[in-house]
Amino acid sequence: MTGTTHIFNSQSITGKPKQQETLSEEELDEFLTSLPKEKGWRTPNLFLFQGFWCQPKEIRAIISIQNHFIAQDTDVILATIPKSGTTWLKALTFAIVNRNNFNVHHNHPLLTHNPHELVPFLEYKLYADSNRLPDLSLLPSPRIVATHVPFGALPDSIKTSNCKIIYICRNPFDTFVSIWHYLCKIRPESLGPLPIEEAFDLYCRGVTGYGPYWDHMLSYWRETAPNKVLFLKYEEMKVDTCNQLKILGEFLGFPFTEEEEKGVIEDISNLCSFQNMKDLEVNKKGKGAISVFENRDLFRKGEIGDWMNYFTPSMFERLSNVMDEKLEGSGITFTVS
Ligand code: PAP
Repeated sequence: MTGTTHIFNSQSITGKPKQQETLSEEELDEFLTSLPKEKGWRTPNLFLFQGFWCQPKEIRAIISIQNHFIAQDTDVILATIPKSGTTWLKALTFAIVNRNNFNVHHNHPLLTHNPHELVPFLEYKLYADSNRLPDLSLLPSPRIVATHVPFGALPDSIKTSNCKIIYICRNPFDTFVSIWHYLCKIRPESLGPLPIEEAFDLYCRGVTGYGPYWDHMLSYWRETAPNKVLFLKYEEMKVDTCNQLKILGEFLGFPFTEEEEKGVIEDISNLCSFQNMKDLEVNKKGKGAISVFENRDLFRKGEIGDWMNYFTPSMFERLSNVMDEKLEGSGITFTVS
């Protein structure tokens, strides 16, 4: 089988003009005046919308998603907070689901495409155009899409259908360092620098894209419908990729056979490994997989424990206390080194 029919062409997603406009510029501006706001990380402000912090354009896209996206039982939704392992999870899920269509050494789309091109975000790609709705019939089946919104803000049909949600959680220390680095890179010069102390204060107060992070993770952790949410951890994926891939394949309904366990899992693990992806031409030189940004900025260090190079003892104490307080009794734990 040739691979081409299985690749989602992100250039051709625009479908029919919206019958019902979500929010015009003026309506959005007026709506924003009713929301609490704080200093933004890469836009002047973040707004508290439906209980989480986000940027104006995201709010408009999320409203559109909530109004228009109809989930199918076969859909796979990848849910993450930014910088917790989205790119990796997209690559792994795509590779598992499509493993019989491509060869990891020759024609695999992940060798020439950034994972964000193959698994589109609902809010940054599919519903980002405020004038048009996407033509979702162009998505290969099963449809794999991603979102950063917390569980409560997902469209109802995702919650009520039999579609599957995969959530990846990363320790909040490394996630903070990763967000700070990335946003310093893409922050417009006109906003001036964002010192780490200031960013950290925002983060500890929950003011970060789609945060507070603790609310975000709890929203997926507490979803109890059977077989609805698979809750993965970045650190477990790092130390035991092959076993985690087995769990992922099983949950997706694409379990590995005994035969495949001998080599295919390792092939996928290697294909999607940090170093392999970072070294690919598309990820060294390409841009635009997410908005207008350089693909290479999505691959920084990919380690557990890099926070130790940035945190002072008082930063460690403050964030530990916040997490202890907010996650108390939940059962969520993290590996931090
Ligand atoms: P996004 O939310 O903007 O899509 P996301 O992919 O969630 O970003 O997070 C990027 C982090 O994942 C980076 O972490 P770092 O800043 O601590 O280095 C990036 O290096 C890491 N990452 C990207 N790809 C992989 C991979 N294949 N394996 C492990 N980590 C990865």
